Amino acid sequence: VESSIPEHMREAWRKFSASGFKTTDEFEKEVVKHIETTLARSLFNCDELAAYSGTALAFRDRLVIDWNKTQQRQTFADQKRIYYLSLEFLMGRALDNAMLNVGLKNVAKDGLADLGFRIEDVVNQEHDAALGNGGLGRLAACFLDSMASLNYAAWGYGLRYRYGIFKQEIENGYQVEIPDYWLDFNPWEFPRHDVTVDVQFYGWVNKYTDENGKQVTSWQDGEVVVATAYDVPVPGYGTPTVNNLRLWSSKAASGEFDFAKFNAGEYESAVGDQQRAETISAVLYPNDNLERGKELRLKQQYFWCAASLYDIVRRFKKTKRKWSEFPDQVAIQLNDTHPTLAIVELQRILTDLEGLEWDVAWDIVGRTFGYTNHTVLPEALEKWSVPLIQNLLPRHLQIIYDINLFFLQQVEKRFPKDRELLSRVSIIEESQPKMVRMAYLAIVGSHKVNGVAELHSDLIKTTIFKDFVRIYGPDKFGNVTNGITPRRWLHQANPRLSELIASKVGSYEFLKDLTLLNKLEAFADDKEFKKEWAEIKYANKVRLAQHIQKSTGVSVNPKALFDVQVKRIHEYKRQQLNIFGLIHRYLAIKGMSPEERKKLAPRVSIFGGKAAPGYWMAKTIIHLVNKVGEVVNNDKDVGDLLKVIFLEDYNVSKAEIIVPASDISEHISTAGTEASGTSNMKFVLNGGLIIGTLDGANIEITREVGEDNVYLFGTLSEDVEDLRHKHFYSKTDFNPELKKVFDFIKSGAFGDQSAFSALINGIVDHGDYYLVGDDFDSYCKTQDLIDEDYKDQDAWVTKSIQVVSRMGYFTSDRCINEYADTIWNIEPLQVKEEDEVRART
Ligand code: GL7
Repeated sequence: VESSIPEHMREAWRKFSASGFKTTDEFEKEVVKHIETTLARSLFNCDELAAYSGTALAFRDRLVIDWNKTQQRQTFADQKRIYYLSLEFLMGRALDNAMLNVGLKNVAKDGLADLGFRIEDVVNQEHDAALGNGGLGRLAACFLDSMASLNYAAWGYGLRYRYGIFKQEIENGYQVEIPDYWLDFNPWEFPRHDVTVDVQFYGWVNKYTDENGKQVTSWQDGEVVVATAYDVPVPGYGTPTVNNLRLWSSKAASGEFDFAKFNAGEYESAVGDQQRAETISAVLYPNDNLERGKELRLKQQYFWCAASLYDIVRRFKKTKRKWSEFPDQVAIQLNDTHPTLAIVELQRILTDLEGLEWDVAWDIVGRTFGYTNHTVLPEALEKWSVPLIQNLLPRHLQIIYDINLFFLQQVEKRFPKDRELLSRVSIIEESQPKMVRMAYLAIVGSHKVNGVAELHSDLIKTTIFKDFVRIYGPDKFGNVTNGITPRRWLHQANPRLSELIASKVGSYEFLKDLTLLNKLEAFADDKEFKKEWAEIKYANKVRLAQHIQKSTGVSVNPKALFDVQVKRIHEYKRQQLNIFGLIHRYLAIKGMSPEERKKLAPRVSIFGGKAAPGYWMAKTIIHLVNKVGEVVNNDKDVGDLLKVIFLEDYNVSKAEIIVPASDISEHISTAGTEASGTSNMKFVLNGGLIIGTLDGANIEITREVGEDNVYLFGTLSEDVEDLRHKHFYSKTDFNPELKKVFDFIKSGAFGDQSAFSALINGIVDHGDYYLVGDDFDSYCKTQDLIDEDYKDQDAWVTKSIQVVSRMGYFTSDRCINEYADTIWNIEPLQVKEEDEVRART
């Protein structure tokens, strides 16, 4: 507060306070100013990248004004805030989103045209902010958009990785990883060199009695790394609220490097310290649904949790409230178990540093945190080895042991002598070495635990967290089905469809209240409307076809059925089922007469997605898809009837082109494995139908849009275990059609067959864990049904309109309101009406 200008001297500030452009002229003036001064370029030296930079800087200025006001408003309001802790924020591009959210895209379009540029080309210059792997990171980004759009006072906290998810190239059919250095020019971040936190590692714990006879616990002599804040504005749609995403970057405590060491001639070691510290925030771990227990990852987690908690506590302390009010001011949501150390860190701050009694502190901790589980896959559940934590965070390990002790005492009291139960729910797994079960720690330290779709939330209650439901009762465990932001995934990605919808439902209000889409239902049989609807889908397919041509050299017919599966490559997501189905289809086409071929619906099958660099089986699947594509796409017998495309480097900005162009998309995970899925929602919201298993949010999508409008197939989740068991003693009834596919691969049809033997053996000889053989038949039959249905375009378009009209439930705005009501206990912050009403494009 000492840094604020005294009231009687504020006149000049008010007079010159920035207000932001509104008209095309004002916008152009800003762009030219930035290009000429900030970038030191001129009209003789201005390419599309410079035009992007100038435009981004102009919009950034515009956002900053609202951002500052929002932060002031939230500080003065002095209400509870949400803190969303996520190791991943898969934000994608920011400029288009900023233009739409502040309602000035048309202004920018006209202005850029005046200056000699097409807005699409300018927008396409931006590098994706790809600080995430897949669904979990993208969900965090959708949540930030919704929290801002709904005027919640919310901060995201994450890490500022120097390298985001790698860029994928395909060479000779193999995935090659290229580092993603994305920070070269990033106008969307503000370094806050004055906002730093010292984070400690290693050292030892000293317990002693001080001169006043007080017990003191101090963690000392550790190595210190500095966290510096980088802030990213998050604009809401149709509101002046601009929230903050704070990303931490690591640096050595001694600054540039240790001059003492340097002067002593230890140049290498001085630079080494610096590099070791910077390594902490250097790279995003590229695994999706897999944890590998690497020490650097644990360092990342603590670094980020400690810096964020220090920041949150510092902000709370400014309010001069009592500690007991902390949970009334602060709600911290843990995006998976990655930030679980925040629970331990808050307990440490409250007890060791602030001197609160253990029980008083622990009550505050529990009321502060909520934990969201995003997977039941055992290989993704985090466990950290006790020796690792002992070395890196000795005080935290003691606190974890104490938390566990008090927890188990409580369990023992309620369930006396149930030793089995005690060992099952212990936060410490008694293995060699001992392991800390992070999910259990997260449950014990939170007041609410939620899954991300109904089936998933039921599964966690009946399987992995069953004992905890017994201990705490069912009310601690809930469900918040995932959602997506319609701003990016409809309005931005599919502007023509958004405009057509607005023309029918009356306004763009549906982007803030997605249930208004139900007004479209009335037009599902309207001839004129259907024609426009179909035209837009076709135009989106033409655009994707152009992208495919440019990136793969294959030309595809936009009139064909576009069948899309884009997501991380994973055995549980079953891209192998899809490609085996396509080989089956190819064999069928080869066996047909020319007359029979004429009756077939032409199809383009599009794959996209990255494999974790160490995930060999996933890479084998990519290889097979590419090899099948080489053969099929060059076979004259096949022509347009089938094309198999692998699009390299699937990311958020490519999804914005792919999603609006699909007729059918595939969400075909083994039932019970995909917690929710969110791309399923994106495709349907853009008028694509889906083929899917009864898994994750597919089930709720089906309930909303109607069973007749979804192509469901495959084993039910309750039957999965039995089938897996059965595979071990009877292989005799193995699917003969799938066997033909395997024989064809083994014949060398797609090159050296040994490259694919592990993939086939896993199914034939090693138990077929993901039930590919069991579901193959119903999958193929369902695809045949799709072929038939697609021939009746009129009925197809009606379905397409119907499903969109019933997607209101899947907006992330609904999720955020549910989190706010059932977990955070927080209300939005009112914004003045005149600020609320803004011109919207
Ligand atoms: C995931 C789930 O796999 C996915 O089904 C879900 O939609 C997403 C968001 O809740 O979370 N869990 C997970 O570990 N990753 C996911 O994408 C990486």
